[in-house]
Order: sequence, then C-alpha cells, then structure tokens
Amino acid sequence: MKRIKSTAIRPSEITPREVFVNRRALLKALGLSTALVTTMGMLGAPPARAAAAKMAFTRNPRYSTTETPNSYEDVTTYNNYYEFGTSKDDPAAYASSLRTSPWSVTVSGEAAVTGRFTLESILRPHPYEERIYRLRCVEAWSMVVPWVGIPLGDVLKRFQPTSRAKYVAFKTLFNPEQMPGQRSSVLDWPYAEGLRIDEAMHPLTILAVGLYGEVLPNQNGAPMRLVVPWKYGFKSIKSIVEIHFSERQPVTSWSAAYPEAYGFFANVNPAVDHPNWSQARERRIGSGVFAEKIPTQPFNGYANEVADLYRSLDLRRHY
Ligand SMILES: Nc1nc2c(c(=O)[nH]1)N[C@H]1C(S)=C(S)[C@@H](COP(=O)(O)O)O[C@H]1N2
Ligand SMILES: [Mo]
Repeated sequence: MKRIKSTAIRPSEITPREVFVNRRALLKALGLSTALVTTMGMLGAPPARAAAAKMAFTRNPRYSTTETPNSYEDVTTYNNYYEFGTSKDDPAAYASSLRTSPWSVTVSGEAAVTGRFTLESILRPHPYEERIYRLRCVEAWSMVVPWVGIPLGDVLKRFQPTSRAKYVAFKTLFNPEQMPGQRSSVLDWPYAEGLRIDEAMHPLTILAVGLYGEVLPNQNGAPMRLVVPWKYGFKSIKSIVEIHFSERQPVTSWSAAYPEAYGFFANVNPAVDHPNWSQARERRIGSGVFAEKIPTQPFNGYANEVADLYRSLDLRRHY
C-alpha cells in the first residue's frame, strides 16, 4: 500500500519541517514507519474471522444510558445499511461479502498529518471503552446499543487539524462487488457524511469497532463506524475509508438525496417533523408490536451534553 496524495501539492501546502517531524513522530508512536505501512499493506492481514472475537475495554458509565440494551439479535438483524439492500434484514443476510481486513483509511485536507493509514495504526494507541447509547433512526424507531469504541476526537487530534478545518467529512467504502446494493442508485455512492469540527471533537462522538464486547459485525459497519448519539442514525456512517478535514460544509448522501427531509445537522428533534411523518414519538425495537410508542427527546436525550453547540442556530431552519 502506497501513501497516496490525491491532489497536487500547492506551495501553501508544502509541509514545514516541524510538522513533517511530527508526522514521523506519530508514525513512530504508532510503531510504524511509512515503509512498514507499505509492507503491511502488501502482505495483507489474515482474512477476517472476527465475528465473535472478544475485545478488551473499560465501561464508561459517565456516557452510558441505564436503559436496558436491545438484544444482540435485535442490534445485528434489524439494520439500515443500503450498500447491502434496503430491507432491515438485508444487511445481516448479505454483509458477509464485505472484506474488512486488510483495511486502510485515507486522511486528507486541512491537517498537518495526512496520508493512508492501516486501521490498526489509527486505532492502536487508544484504549477501548464501552458506551451504552440510544440510537434514534429518522424512521421513528430506536434501539439501545452497547458499543465498544474510542472518542473520535482522540483520533482526529493526532492528525493535527489546522485552524481552517471547520468540518470533517467521512466516506464509506465503494466496492459494488462486495456491496451489491451499490449496483442500484438509491443513493449517490459512496455513502458520505460529515460533522462540524466541534461536533466531531465532542466527547460523546465515538468511532465504534465493537458491540456487546465483540468485534463489530459487518452489518453494523465493520471494521469502524461513527456513532453520534444525539443525531439521527443516518449520520453514523459505517465502514469508513476516508476522513477529510475541510473548510466548507461537505455534501452528505442523505441531504443530497432529499434535502427537505434530511438536513446536514440532523439533530434528533421531536418538534421538527419529517415531511412524511411525525418525529414526536418512536418505536423501541424489541418492545413488541402492541407496545406504546415512547416520546422522542430533544437531542435524543443528550441535550445537557450538546445543546450548547447550537446556541446560535435556529434548529427549525437547521434541521
Ligand atoms: N454506509 C452506510 N452507513 C449507514 C447507513 C447506510 O445505509 N450506509 N445507514 C444509516 C442509518 S439510516 C442508520 S439508522 C444506522 C443504523 O446502524 P445499525 O444498523 O448499526 O443499527 O446506520 C447509518 N449508517
Ligand atoms: Mo436511520
């Protein structure tokens, strides 16, 4: 695997020596040289047989709900992952064709440290935490999921975003052979999402690599996906291969497909309906067909943590 620079280097982007040294220091801290990254990529890693591999983690009660988590069965068989089909049971049925190892992530844009990194080198320095989060889908259902992951901010800081990095954009793998849903044009592929930099750095935002103490199943976005618990589920992009720091707000798949329904912010908001249905209540998956819907909370119940980020925004306009 070569280190890839996708655009020509403008004079303003020539990396000062200090920053270059920092990049080498980062690679060293990761236990890698650029050459070693190259070698590892060429040799590849053994094929993924990770579905039930246990992980080491510490629980984080500070950022966990005390609600009862949904069953492993619910969390891994009722999914949205359009790359494998649009039915809830398609991802569990078809996502085994996704090869999650070896996996690399390209980091680009407004940051001192950019390049192509192995997944292991991005994750290794950070201890895993378990966080039990509510996930509220824009389709008015919800789940409670015990994720295993790391704060996204801890990872992003190591790339040293510049002062012009106002947003972070993410992309999912594009590979129609492994992802048969990409042969249909329900969305513009690859799936793209983004956050404002302060949202990305917020301690609630995590990169999840596992659930229920085990390596993330493919249908849940292996090997690494975003979880932003105060936003509608579609912001939590799966199987990430690109991280891009930008000055401008990035184009995102769902807001491009249907801007009247899916805004860039997509904060969970019971007061702003979807054009075709109410967002005031939600069905908790697993509660049974006759169960009452429960009220949806502003920011999915995380208002104390995140409402301050939006002090100056009209949330009816910036839905
Ligand atoms: N790449 C990609 N990421 C995605 C989606 C998708 O279709 N493709 N669906 C989103 C939606 S709508 C939801 S609700 C969550 C579902 O996550 P889960 O299946 O792990 O519960 O993933 C989000 N991330
Ligand atoms: Mo969703």
